[in-house]
Amino acid sequence: KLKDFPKNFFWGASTSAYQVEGAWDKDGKGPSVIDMAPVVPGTTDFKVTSDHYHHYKQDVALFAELGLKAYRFSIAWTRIFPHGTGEINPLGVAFYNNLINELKAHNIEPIVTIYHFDLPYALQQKGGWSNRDTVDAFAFYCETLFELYGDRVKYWLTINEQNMMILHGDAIGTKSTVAVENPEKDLYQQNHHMLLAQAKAMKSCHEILPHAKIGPAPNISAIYPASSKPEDVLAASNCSAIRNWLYLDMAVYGRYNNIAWSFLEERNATPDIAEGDMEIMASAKPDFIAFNYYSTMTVAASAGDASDRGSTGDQQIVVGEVGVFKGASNPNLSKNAFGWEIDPVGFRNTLRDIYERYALPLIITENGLGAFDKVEEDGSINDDYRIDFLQKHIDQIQLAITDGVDVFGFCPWSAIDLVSTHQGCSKRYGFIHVNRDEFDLKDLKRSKKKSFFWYNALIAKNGAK
Ligand code: BGP
Repeated sequence: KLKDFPKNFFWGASTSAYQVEGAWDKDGKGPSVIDMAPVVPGTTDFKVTSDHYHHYKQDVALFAELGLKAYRFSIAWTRIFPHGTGEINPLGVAFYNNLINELKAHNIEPIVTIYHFDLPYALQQKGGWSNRDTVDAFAFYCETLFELYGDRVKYWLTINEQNMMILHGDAIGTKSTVAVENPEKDLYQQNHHMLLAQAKAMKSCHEILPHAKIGPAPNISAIYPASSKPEDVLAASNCSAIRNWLYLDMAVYGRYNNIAWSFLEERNATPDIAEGDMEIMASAKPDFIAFNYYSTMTVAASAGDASDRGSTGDQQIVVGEVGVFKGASNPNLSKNAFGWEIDPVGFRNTLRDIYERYALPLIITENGLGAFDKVEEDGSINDDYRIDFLQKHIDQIQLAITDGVDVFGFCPWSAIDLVSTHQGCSKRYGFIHVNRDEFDLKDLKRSKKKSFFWYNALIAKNGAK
């Protein structure tokens, strides 16, 4: 028999600052690495996006109408500290005060991502995460947020998809541009600094706000072997260590995953660890694990020659590590319009894997379907494909809950249409449509998609059918 969703389950939705706010240089905001990264040809930039900065009241009213119990958004570091550290920007502080107050007034729980890809450009110019000073800048930024908003914000997420920034920084636009001798070692030095920064954030959150809860927010997915060949199973286990557990083992247990560490040793890419770092990491503990889930990954053993990296042959980013694993297509799964494999059962697998490993409460902070939505002549948007995708994933959460997994929230991507990380704004995810094209801003008018009414009804019944 299926278990019900818990009472007070956080039926939510997600966005991130740079993808939804626009107003990229307004009211004292400083530039981030995303603002300075080259725009992918054929796609819009992040200057205006959905202009949520100027529409936030209207948007929150729509979120309330949608029935959201929680809203997961990120704070743009460069609105608070335009140069990453130093002078605080009162207008940026005021924007998030207003947004948080508006959410509270509508009984929507704010869930705040502290850092979602948009590192201050001023810090990048000084070496970004390769420079240890960025750890202190981040720690100070976090303390500032806890002091500013901690009276109203109880749920905090440290860093969005750190693992994707490390593994796919070029596609996201976060890759460091600093020239270094050993790029792989430098990459894992950046990773080490981010892990340390995260540990400091968790510690100071608990000190400053004893009743608040904080956790990491990586992108996690179950990894399948392409066949039952033992070598492929081993490749999947290696991939999981490098892509998933490296990040969560450190966040939860404060230690480097052995398999991932030996992979780094092989490549001469282990980070330098300063005295005291491991003590800080070991003494910091998350209260929950948040994770983003879109798809699973399938991998095979890689022979070890440089050309043997594998590929799914389409837009889904699956790259291998030479000699360790290579990406493979999963013939059992269908794909969305952008080539991403759709795997609801894999969602249950992933929830179970994470919970078995860490035994902490889980919240899903992203899951959704990117699609080309069509506006009908009468203005309606019949996104049945999105409803189907989300319903199937929600069914799997319920099965995982029935398995005994402790899940306390689901925040699909995205609350409202916004600009994709690297595929423009024609790739849409929202329950709320925003009237604009890739290069024509039109009137940015908001309208409700069919999925809006569906999600509203589902929330009203607490997920029961
Ligand atoms: C995640 C990011 C989000 C979001 C989402 C969808 O990796 O955290 O910021 O963009 O993916 O991806 P995309 O925009 O590439 O379709």
